[in-house]
Amino acid sequence: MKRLATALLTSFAFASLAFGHAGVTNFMPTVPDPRAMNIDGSEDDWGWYDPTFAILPDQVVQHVDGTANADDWTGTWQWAWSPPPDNALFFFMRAFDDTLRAEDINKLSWWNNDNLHQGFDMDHGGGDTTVNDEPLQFNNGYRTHTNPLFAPIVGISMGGLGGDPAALPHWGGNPPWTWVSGVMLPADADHFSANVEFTIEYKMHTHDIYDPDSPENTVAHVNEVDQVVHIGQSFDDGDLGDHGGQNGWVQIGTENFFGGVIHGDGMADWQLLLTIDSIEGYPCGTVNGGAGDPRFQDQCPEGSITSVEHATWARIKSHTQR
Ligand SMILES: [Ca+2]
Ligand SMILES: [Ca+2]
Ligand SMILES: [Ca+2]
Ligand SMILES: [Ca+2]
Repeated sequence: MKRLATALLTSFAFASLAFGHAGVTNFMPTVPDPRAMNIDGSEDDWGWYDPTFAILPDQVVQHVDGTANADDWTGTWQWAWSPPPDNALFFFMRAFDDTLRAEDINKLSWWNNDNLHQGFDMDHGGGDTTVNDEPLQFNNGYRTHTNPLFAPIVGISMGGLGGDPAALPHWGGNPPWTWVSGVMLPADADHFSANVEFTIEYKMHTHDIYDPDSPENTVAHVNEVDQVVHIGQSFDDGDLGDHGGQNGWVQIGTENFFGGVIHGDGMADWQLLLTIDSIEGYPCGTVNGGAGDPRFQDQCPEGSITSVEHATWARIKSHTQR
């Protein structure tokens, strides 16, 4: 297992120069072949990824004062994309945290747990996304919460108004729309375990307008070469005080903690770069990651994966059916 420590960098000069600037721009490369990717929490399948695309530990700071503290939290984020008909975002992170806060598997409680907090305004239209009180904000975008201990079991939380997870387990955060996995070290880590290292890996089919009730009235997002999308992210590190006050770890230059995650205009720009020769005949399917975007199945070329084993989804179903 590659340890995070090998990736730790020590230069913080860039932080003082760049912190406070709005409008961070990042780039994501094209997944060369989604069929070679395995949503299993290991980065063994990311060997092709050029680390200059990644957000590395020396670019991650605390949202309040822009300082880094690798003894408290540090990590790397990396993103890639696939064109239609696979039409997905691929995400991998590896992180270190001095205290794991994972009190309750119920998605409604994840705001008070360690969670990866991400906002998506895929059509780059801007505006408020879900704060918790206005369904129409879904016309602008949506946010997700990913708990490193629980999400591999019950999927990703689709945010405040993402629906009652008991009645409808956040369809957008579960297969066949999102496939998530992770590795936790030590393997028996639990609520308040010290000095944990973990990974989160997912594949997600995204939306321009997300309807929490069903895919029916949801507007698909269609990835295109050179397109610019809005994605905001923070790791909400719930270590502080009796109630786990939220300490957000963000990319240097993120406008501010909440603006950068739940308001489209404060999210980072991400441009989808063509880093393979051609997207013609691009295949569908990923190991443990589904058979491509369900909305484009009729366009999947021959030889693509059409069915996969997915133990994770079996676990989700057994959990939600209790
Ligand atoms: Ca993997
Ligand atoms: Ca911490
Ligand atoms: Ca939008
Ligand atoms: Ca923590």
